[in-house]
Amino acid sequence: MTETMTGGRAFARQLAREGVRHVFGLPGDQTMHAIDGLYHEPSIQFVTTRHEQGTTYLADGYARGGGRPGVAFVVPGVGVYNAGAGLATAFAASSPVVFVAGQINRDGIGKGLGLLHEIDDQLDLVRPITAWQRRALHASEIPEAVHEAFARVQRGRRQPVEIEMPPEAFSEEADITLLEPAEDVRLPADPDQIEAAARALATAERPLVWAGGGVVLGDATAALTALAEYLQAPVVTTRQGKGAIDDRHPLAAGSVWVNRRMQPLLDDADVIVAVGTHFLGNKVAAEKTVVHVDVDPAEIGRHFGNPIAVVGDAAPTLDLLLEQVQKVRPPAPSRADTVQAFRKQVDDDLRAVGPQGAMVDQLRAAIPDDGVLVPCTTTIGYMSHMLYPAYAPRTYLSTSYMGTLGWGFPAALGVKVARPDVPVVCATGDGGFLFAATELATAVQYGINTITVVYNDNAYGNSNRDQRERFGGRELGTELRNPDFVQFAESFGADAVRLAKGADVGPALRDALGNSRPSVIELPMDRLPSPF
Ligand SMILES: Cc1ncc(C[n+]2csc(CCOP(=O)(O)OP(=O)(O)O)c2C)c(N)n1
Ligand SMILES: [Mg+2]
Repeated sequence: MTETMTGGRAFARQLAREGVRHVFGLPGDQTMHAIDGLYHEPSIQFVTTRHEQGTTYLADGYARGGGRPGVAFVVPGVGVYNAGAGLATAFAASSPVVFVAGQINRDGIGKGLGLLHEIDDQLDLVRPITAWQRRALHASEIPEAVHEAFARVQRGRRQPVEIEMPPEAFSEEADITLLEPAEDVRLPADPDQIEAAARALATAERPLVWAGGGVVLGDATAALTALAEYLQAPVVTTRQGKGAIDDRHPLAAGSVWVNRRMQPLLDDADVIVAVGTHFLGNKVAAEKTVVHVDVDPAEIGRHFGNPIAVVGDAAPTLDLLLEQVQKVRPPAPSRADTVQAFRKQVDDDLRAVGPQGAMVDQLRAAIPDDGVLVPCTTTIGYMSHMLYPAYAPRTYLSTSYMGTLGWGFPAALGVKVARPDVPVVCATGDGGFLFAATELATAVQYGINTITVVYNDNAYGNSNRDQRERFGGRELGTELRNPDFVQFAESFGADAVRLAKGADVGPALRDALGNSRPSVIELPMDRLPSPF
């Protein structure tokens, strides 16, 4: 049915049709008619952040934590730049973020007139960190632009997309037809590819499964676990893949990333089944037989020369692969004891690195089984990537290869908006927390009750350690003078507590689970040794 409405209304109504319940945004001149359109859409909550970095960080956490696309909405130019680090992180992590940007006046685009927030060409700004971009110049184009954005983040590899509209597109009226919502599409690989993969596994004696973020994002945990069980293959996960198998499963061998301790297990495998991964970090010998399952064909062969390529969504593809494998071989005898003995040795070795092993154990002991941990780019985060056991998909998030310092706290807020029912904990450093700690205001304003543990060594500790270990102790630019984190957090209306140096974070974290406000727990600590 065609109706007359403004582009701003069409924008809001099409978002609602696509199932959007939250928009993370920051308003400004060119987007006010769209904000007004959202005002009349009570099914969508507009969550205002305190800097545009928050819009994309929250949208990313929301998307990956909750499994539904996240929407970030900013003013053009400077707003887009401010949101850039979050968008880049979402791109690296294949996070389904729909990024909506304003534009300068329609007739001024590309003319260098010096209009408010003008940066020419904005599409070039976002091109390296989005999978698709579209400029809609007229109100009548808005539903289709919104719809295509949602279609693209719900099929294939779900990297962020961008749509941008000039103010006139939002303010003018047009005869507009809204569209039916895009569907979530997951397609299996071609049967020939699946058969080739099954043949490679038919005679494998020591197969290994390497699970990346694609397993988590593709909701393929059950399919992956079933395949691993039939093959009795140990499963290693990447940072992004944590939760792809319950880490309490007897075949869960731990996390690879850059964990050299895992190398013997990788070397021992005769066939590796890599699923939804960049396949980075640890070494894989060139002569190894590798089956690489990925929804994005461009990812296959990038880091490992000549794998057996299987292009498809993880869940339906792994289901079919298991069916084929069952035709060509019997179930394998148990390898659980070997895997568990190996894992224990790796974990013991990690715990021997320094105090951070016990600190990660304390987090796990205090976070409920279904709770989510969002570690920032900190010393404690590096250890948790390797040691923290994740029990379920979407209960552990990372920045993937972007390594974005400052992402942790705002991303955790996004997770909590998507899943208000589960505890969400951010483990951050003093350095990383202050990147976006002003979003405490957002947390308090909207009742986004996350728990943030600030591991405070008064330093950009990772970089400081570099200077002590590799640059003869010449420390420059890595020491930090911090605010009083307790007073700081309390001034926003959050609960806050400072622990004694070396204290177990567990009791304070358990206390905070009962809080009805966002909580900040500061743990003063000495600088930590390298976990690598
Ligand atoms: C956006 C960004 N800037 C800089 C870095 C480099 N970097 C990695 S870790 C780190 C220090 C982090 O300090 P803090 O959050 O206090 O954690 P700590 O290392 O002290 O545990 C820095 C500067 C980065 N990863 N990302
Ligand atoms: Mg620090």
